[in-house]
Amino acid sequence: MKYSFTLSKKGLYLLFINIVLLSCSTPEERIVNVTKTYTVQIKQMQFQPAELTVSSGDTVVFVNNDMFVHDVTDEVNKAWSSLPMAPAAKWKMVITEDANYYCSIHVVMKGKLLVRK
Ligand SMILES: [Cu+2]
Repeated sequence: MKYSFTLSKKGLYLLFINIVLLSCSTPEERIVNVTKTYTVQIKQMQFQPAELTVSSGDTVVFVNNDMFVHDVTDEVNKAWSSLPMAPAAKWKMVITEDANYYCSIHVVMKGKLLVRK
C-alpha cells in the first residue's frame, strides 16, 4: 500500500501557530503548577516565621524544635488541628486559604498563613 503524506496550507498554518505558541511560553509559565513546601519552626514558644505567604496548594511543614509540647490549631473556627506535637515532631498541611492559627496549649503563640491572590 502506498502512503503519501502531504500538508495542506491550513495544516502548515496550524503547525506554524503551534511552534510560535510553544516558543512563546517561558520556563516560569511551564512550572506554574509546581507546588512548594515551606517550613515553620516552633521554637522558644514562637512560630517562626510567624507570618508566611504561600501559593494555594503549597505545603507547610510545622516542626517542633522546642522543649515543650505544642500544637497548631485553626484560631477562628477550630476547623483543624495538628493535635499535640511532642518535641521533634513534625506536622504538615496543604494550604488553600488564609489561616490564623495558634497553639491551643499556649494561646499567646500565634501565626498567620496568607495565600497569594
Ligand atoms: Cu504551645
